Amino acid sequence: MISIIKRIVKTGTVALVCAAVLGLSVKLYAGDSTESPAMLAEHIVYIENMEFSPSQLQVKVGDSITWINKDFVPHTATALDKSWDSKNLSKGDEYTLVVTADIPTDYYCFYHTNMVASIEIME
Ligand SMILES: [Cu+2]
Repeated sequence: MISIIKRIVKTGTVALVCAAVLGLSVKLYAGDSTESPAMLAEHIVYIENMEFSPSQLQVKVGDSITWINKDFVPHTATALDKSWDSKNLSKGDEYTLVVTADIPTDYYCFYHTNMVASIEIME
C-alpha cells in the first residue's frame, strides 16, 4: 500500500515538473515572438559601379543598415547634413548604422557627390 502511494506521489511530482517545464517553455516562446529582436531587419546596401544598391531602402526604427563597398575606388555613405558618416570605405569595407527615428534619410558619397540615395523610415 505504501509503495503504491509512493509511486502515485512520485508520478504526480513528475507530472508537475513536466507541466512547469512546458509552461516555462511556452512562456519563453511567447516572449521570443513578441519582443522585437527577431523582427528587426538587417539591410545591406552594396556600393557597386558608382551606385548605392538599392538606392531607396525602406527600413524601420531599430533596423540596421550595412553598406558594403564592392568597388575598387573608395566611397562613403554620408548623411546630407553629415550627422552620420561611414567615413572612408575602401573595397570590402563595411559600415553599419542602426536606424533611429530622427536620422536624416538622404545621403550621398562624399567623394562622388552625384552618388545619392535615401532611406525611408516606415511606421
Ligand atoms: Cu563614391
